[in-house]
Order: sequence, then structure tokens, then C-alpha cells
Amino acid sequence: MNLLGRIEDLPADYVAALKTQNLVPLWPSLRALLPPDKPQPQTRATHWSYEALRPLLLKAGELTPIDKAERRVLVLANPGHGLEKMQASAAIYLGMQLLLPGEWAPAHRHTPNAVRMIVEGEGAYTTVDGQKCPMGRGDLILTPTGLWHEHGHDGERPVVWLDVLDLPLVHYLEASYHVDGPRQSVQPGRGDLVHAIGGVVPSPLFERSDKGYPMLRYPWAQTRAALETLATAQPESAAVQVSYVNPATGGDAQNILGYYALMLRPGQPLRLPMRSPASVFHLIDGSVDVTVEDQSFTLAEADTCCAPGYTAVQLANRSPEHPAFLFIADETPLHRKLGVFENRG
Ligand code: 1HN
Repeated sequence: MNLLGRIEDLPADYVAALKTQNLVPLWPSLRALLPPDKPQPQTRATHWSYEALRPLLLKAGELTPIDKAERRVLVLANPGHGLEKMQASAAIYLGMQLLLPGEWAPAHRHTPNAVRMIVEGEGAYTTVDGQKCPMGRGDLILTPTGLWHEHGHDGERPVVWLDVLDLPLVHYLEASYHVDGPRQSVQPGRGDLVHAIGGVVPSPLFERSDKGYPMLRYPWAQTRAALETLATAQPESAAVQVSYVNPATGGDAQNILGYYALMLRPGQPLRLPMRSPASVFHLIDGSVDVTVEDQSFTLAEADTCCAPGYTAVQLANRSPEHPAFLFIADETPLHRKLGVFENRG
């Protein structure tokens, strides 16, 4: 590889003259922009322990009332990007949100897409586009771009959930903004439970709904049952995994980020292929070792970690007796749409 000229190799008056015309020489930066063979990501493999963050999140509940926060969130920030950037990877934002009994997080809508993976507590709900979605542990609730959403809590104990947004990407595109709104009136159910039955979708008088997002809540009991059924039906298959999809189209549940649930059989090790998108792993149930190149983390329940793209990730269920269940978010839909998706096996 030939060495390219550096900025210091150029006469200072020439560099100054370029600057006055808003011009920059490419060659000193070319290798950084296009490194050889694979990207050099800022995203670092990072682990966030729920046991460590939970008391800090509950403390935020004492320190900051909900009307002073709107959304009471501790952001899971990747040090490789700089904590102030508040991003887990190039396109993924992660936060742990706390809602206390009786609190209400007011309605708004915004351009970034969000999902919530419920971590603990009961009695809270999110109203999305007029549909009241109860929040239970392991449930996935979508808040797609542009839809009104607000959170309420009729229960007795704190409720915590993991927010996953494509905010870093939408912000980078200078397309991120929000609009505040009045409390939504709750509409009668839109048939999420019907959509959770595979193979059939509602089509009254032979018409299919063209509603963009027919299913806003994916109850954990059903996702887990699907994984357990797969594991029994395909005892030889290496990976027991499902994708969260839009049941009307069969496509990804959202446009930019992909969502999956994975079951590891008791004691099972699993090597994931080396793919271009960055990924996030959140442990719903069990105990799992995650190895990302030369780093290893042990995920306890409700722990979260991330891995940059172009790395092979190894998972291993630590329990010889019980299955483990992971929620995964990644940047696959985005990479595929942009034509930069790669799977190097
Ligand atoms: C947001 O709207 C929520 O609605 C949570 O709960 C986290 C982070 C950045 C921007 C918007 C919510 C968010 C957010």
C-alpha cells in the first residue's frame, strides 16, 4: 500500500488558501474514509449491567419528577462514540426508561422510530395511535415514525423498559423533530391478538387493511411459545430464532432497525455470522456469555450489550438445564435498503 501525502506535506500558505475557499484536499483523509478490507468502527463492544444501572434509574425517579423530564431515561451510551453522542452504534440509540405508579409521560410524535422492550413491572401501558398497549415483561411495543404515543401507569411498582430508536441515523440525516399533542382518546382494539396468529390476517369483505403498522404489540408469551415450538419441531436446527415482522406484509416490523428473538437451548453455544450491521443483545431470561472478538461479557437477566458490525459474535447459554431467551436489535433493514449489507459467514 503506497503512503499518501499528509496535510503537513503541503505548504502552509496553500492550506490556508484552500481554507478561505472552503476547499479540502482529499488524499490526506482517503485511507481513514476508506480503510482497507473492513470498516474501522467507532462502535465498541459494550456491556450495560441492569443490576448496576437499576439503582441509578430508581434514584432518577427520586431526583427528577416526571414533569421535569417528560421521559425519565438513562441512555446506554457507547464510549467509542463519546458518551455525549448518546448512541449505541451508528444507527441505534438505547435507553432505560422509568415510569412510577400514577405518572404520565405526555403524548408526542416524532420522526425517529422507537420500540420498547419491557424489562420489569406491571400496570403500565403505552397508547400508540389511539391503541392502548399493556406493558408486560418481554413484550415488544412499536412506536413507528410519526405515530402519537404516551405512557401511563395504573400499577403499584416501578416499571422499566428498554427504548430502542433509530435516532442517531435520523438525527444525522437532519430529519429529527417532535410535535407535542393532547392526551389521546383510546380507540377500541385493532386486532393485535388476531395478527399474532400466524398465517391469517383480517380481510373483511375481501379487503386487507392498508394500515402501515397493523400490529403494535408483540406479547412475549406468544413470541416465547413460537420459539419453544420451533425448538421442539426442529430439534436439529442450530439457531432457534424468530424475526418480528409486519404480519400484513411479512416484511420487517420497522423500516430501519430489525428485531429478533433468539432461544439458546440448555448449554448451547452459537456462533453468529460476521455481518455488516451492528447488533444489540438484551437478555430476557437466563444467563448467557457473549464474546465479541477479544471481549467477553456475561449477561444476567435484563442486561444489554452491543457489538459493532463486521465482527463474529459468539453466544453461549451458561445453564445446562434451562433455555435462555435474547431480544436482538440490529441495523439489517437499513443496510439492505442502502445496498451495503454483507454477510461474510
Ligand atoms: C421518546 O419519545 C421516548 O416516547 C423515549 O418514551 C426515548 C429518546 C429520544 C427521543 C425520543 C418515549 C426517547 C424518545
